[in-house]
Amino acid sequence: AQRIFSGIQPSGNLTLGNYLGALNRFVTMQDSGIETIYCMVDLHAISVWQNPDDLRRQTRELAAAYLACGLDPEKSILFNQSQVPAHAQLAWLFNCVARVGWMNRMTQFKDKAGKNAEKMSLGLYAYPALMAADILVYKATHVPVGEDQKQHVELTRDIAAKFNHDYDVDFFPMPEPVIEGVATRVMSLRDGSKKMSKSDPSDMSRINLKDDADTIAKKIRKAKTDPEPLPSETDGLKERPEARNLVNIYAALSETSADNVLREFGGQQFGQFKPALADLAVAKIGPISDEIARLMNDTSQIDAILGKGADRAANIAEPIVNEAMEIMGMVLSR
Ligand code: AQP
Repeated sequence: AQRIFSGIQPSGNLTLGNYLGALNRFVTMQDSGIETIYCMVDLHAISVWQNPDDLRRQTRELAAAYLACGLDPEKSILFNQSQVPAHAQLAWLFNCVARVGWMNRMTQFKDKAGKNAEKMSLGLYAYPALMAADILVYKATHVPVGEDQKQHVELTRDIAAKFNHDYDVDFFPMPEPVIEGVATRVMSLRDGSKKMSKSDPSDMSRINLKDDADTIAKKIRKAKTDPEPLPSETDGLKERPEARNLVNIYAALSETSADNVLREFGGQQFGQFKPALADLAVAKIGPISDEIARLMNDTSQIDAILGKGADRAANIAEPIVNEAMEIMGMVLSR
């Protein structure tokens, strides 16, 4: 059977990148006829220190963002990771299956750790094994993610294959990353070679789902560009990462292709294109940010949704982790 799983870290400001690369696509998939399971991965978030009060708020805010983007908690299972202990259980089993050499090849750890790898938490280093557990504890087959997570889904496949091989079983499926659309890698507004990220020190580098209309317009007005007018074909964007990024954002927000955007704006200067992009972004993001604020007025409703989601998720995950433990030789006598 097919099953879709994905997660987002409750680590702060959700960005336009998270919206276009993840949230918006998750919502589309809930009507695909395949079961959808979406998670707030708080255990991942604590791989770098989080202020506990902030983490609580951010987890509820992320739940509110899922709902504000149109996620229906009846259609999809929506929950936070720490309320389903099977994730952490399977992660330990996978720590014993995955190899240190595999982790050493993970580019996200290298990017996040920089020169400080020795000072990072062990959890940040082992992050991909927990992510593999998140996916495989549901035997998920499809994982919608942004381009940046492709390597981790590939590692998940390696872990599944090694488990199946080491214990001579055909237990875990080989999940596929689903990376599609024009916005699988939304770039920073200040540097077209860096992805837009909620942890970038510059707030001007990203559009946050919580930004008001004026802030969104200002960030787009100040976004880095080049002096040339927009080309009339996507070929002309090849060596122009900042221009390409803004065109792709416009295309994704208006649910069309970059070619179509250039058909409309080709030949125009950024002075004309940027206000149109700002209007579009405000029209799409504004209602979401209002709805997040409205939902945050009653967090007990959010907590109830998460509790129910956790029960549904645990019902699927527990038998799978128990079977994995039995395969590995653990005695489960109750
Ligand atoms: N810039 C992006 N473009 C497209 N997709 C993106 N995603 C993140 N940034 C972009 C996708 O959002 C999902 C959730 O990401 P996450 O919060 O779990 O972790 P991340 O990928 O590390 O996201 P950030 O924003 O960069 O957070 P920090 O700064 O905390 O590391 C994933 O599907 C991701 O691909």
